[in-house]
Amino acid sequence: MLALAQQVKALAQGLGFEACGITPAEPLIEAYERYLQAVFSGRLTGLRYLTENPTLRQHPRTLLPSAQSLILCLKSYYQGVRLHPPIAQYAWGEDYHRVLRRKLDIISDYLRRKGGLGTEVRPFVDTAPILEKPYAQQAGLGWIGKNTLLISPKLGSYTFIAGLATNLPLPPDAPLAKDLCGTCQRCVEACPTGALEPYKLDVRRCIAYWTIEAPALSEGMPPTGEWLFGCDICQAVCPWNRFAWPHGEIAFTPQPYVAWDVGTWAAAPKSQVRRMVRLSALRRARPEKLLHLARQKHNGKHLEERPGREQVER
Ligand code: B12
Ligand code: SF4
Ligand code: SF4
Repeated sequence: MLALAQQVKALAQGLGFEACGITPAEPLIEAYERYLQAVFSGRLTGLRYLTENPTLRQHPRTLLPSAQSLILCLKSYYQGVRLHPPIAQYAWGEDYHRVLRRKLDIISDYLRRKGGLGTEVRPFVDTAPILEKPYAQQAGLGWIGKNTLLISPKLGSYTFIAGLATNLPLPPDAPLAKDLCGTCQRCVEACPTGALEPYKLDVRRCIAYWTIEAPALSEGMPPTGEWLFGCDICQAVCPWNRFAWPHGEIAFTPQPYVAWDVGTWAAAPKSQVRRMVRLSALRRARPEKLLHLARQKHNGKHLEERPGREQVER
């Protein structure tokens, strides 16, 4: 199995993943407890897929009952600039779910071919009931920072996590045991809405939640500054992103809307926006919501602050 693990890592690298590690498909007791605390404290209010049936995330075997190993990969989406609103850079290119799924399917086929009869593999990106960051940390890919994201000492945090569960007993990598945040608190201090305390994020105050996930712009929404979709501030200020690796992925080439300012968005016809966002991660927000927010901002609402610029440029 050692040789197969090495081959899979080499294949992942060849497919453009910058890092790949393996961890047993076992429950992570501490991470699961922290997740339950987040649910019961109300910090995840509004994310029904996380709050309604937490036991789904207790064991990776929810995803694949025969799972023995999890293979976790990181793909950089760093575009070479740390902050460029109004669209967070993870959504500049083709929808990452599609891009990463294509790569994972190639790895799945390879594992089935090499693993022998009875090999089972289940790929996942983002949407499966897996606590991806803690498993990536266990697989040695990084630590979970005070901004709650997985930070790779080599790549920074502008990375996606993608993975595969398999019934093959692959040799695990050593977890990264260190927390390299040290005394730094820049992300917590820079968050313009106070959504962060160290290692905890309250989605009720998070711009990314409101602009990506919330079904509508409603009461309780904090000022979203210059952002129309997502927010990069707690990553842009992170010193570990000073040396982030540009992604080198053709599918993540910025789409034309990345150059649009809020005024351009506000004036765009809905049919054009619908067409444009169809294959991008922006698809998660309804065009009506995007346009509504853009028009509000263009008319001067929700622009109370220009969050983060000063801290980033310092
Ligand atoms: C729900 C969700 C969101 C929500 C809530 C985010 C959150 N922090 O919980 C919202 C909409 C706000 C969001 C925003 C973003 N998201 Co999101 N999101 C998810 C999703 C689907 C689930 C996360 C989850 O389970 N949250 C519940 C909380 C309780 O769990 P947790 O944050 O993982 O916390 C665990 C650890 O932090 C650990 N822990 C907690 N405290 C401590 C303390 C110590 C000392 C230690 C060691 C560990 C530890 O235990 C916790 C419980 O397991 C994941 C995909 C997935 N399936 O995992 C993507 C994911 C986390 N998102 C991602 C991205 C890219 C983003 C954005 C950057 C997008 C953007 N630019 O706007 C922002 C970042 C905002 C931020 N600072 O987190 C990536 C992150 C990749 C990475 N390198 O970490 C993921 C992994 C998707 C992917 N497959 O790539 N997201
Ligand atoms: S994504 Fe933006 S609003 Fe959310 S925690 Fe990070 S800095 Fe704060
Ligand atoms: S800004 Fe500082 S505290 Fe926040 S995640 Fe980065 S290193 Fe950790």
